[in-house]
Amino acid sequence: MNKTIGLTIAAGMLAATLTNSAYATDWDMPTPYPDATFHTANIVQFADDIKAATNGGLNITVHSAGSLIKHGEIKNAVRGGQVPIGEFFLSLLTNEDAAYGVDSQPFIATSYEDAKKLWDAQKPVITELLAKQKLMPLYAVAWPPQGLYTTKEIKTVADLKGLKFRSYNAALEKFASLAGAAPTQVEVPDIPQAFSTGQVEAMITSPSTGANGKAWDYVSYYTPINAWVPKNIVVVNKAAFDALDEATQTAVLEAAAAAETRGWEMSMKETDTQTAVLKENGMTIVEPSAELLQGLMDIGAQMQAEWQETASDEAKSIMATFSQ
Ligand code: PCA
Repeated sequence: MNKTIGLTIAAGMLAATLTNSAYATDWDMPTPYPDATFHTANIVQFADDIKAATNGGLNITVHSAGSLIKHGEIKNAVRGGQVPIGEFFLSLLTNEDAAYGVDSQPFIATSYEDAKKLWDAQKPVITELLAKQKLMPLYAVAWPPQGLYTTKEIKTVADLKGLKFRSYNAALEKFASLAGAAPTQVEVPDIPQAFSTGQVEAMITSPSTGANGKAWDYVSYYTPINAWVPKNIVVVNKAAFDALDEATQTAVLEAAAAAETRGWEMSMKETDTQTAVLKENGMTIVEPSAELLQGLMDIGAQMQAEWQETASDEAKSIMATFSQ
């Protein structure tokens, strides 16, 4: 290479490096689920996309599995500016407003198509609610439909009676209690230990979480009751977002839109591939009996009736839009 051109290129590269590092922003991003989780893989891709689009100007370090901040505290950590961005299970915020929890109400939206329709109805409402806390949603992705993991075959709701049941939110806790089971909250990274120590003996979750946690080591039956399709959401602190220059803000929003599309596609694929993994590892996949489904749907109807009495107008407006 011609020496002058070589030096010019080197100087140019140095200038570019200096420019980027002078303005480079580093963000820590806490997430609740382990690295093998498709949501986490999707977030890592989201971070890579932003890094590439901003030429290293915004670097997001993903701290998975609740390693930086515990799941239940991620939302408030982003709100308080302790971290600029984070992921959590959206329906955990039901205690603030039922609008956040519509996706975890049993038998309201049980297919991806309905889950997407519900998100379309929910998004504007929760965007407004989150704005009051100076938070901005970037994207949300559904988990595969939720199914039942047990040691013996479950033919009716009565078979669930007394089972020590792993739960992850208030709606599931209620559902399990109404089915006569004994729910306990356990975060995903702690599931294997909860089963091995006998703290729990059954759970409702996706084929993804079941397969990621090697459910076959603890239970033998998977019954895809597909009772609801809950979501994770990624939110950003509004002040942290506003502090980015315009090009970087655009890069974040574009990467978020791509992550939402990609995440739902990953989720749909996981439903089949991870159910197959459960089977390959010796689990018996049992289609739910009509009697079991009817019993669970009765519980869902009871929960929905109670929900109608206590839910906020915002929450009800989501259900109204969804049912149109
Ligand atoms: N996995 C997460 C949330 C829903 C799911 O499929 C869990 O089990 O906590």
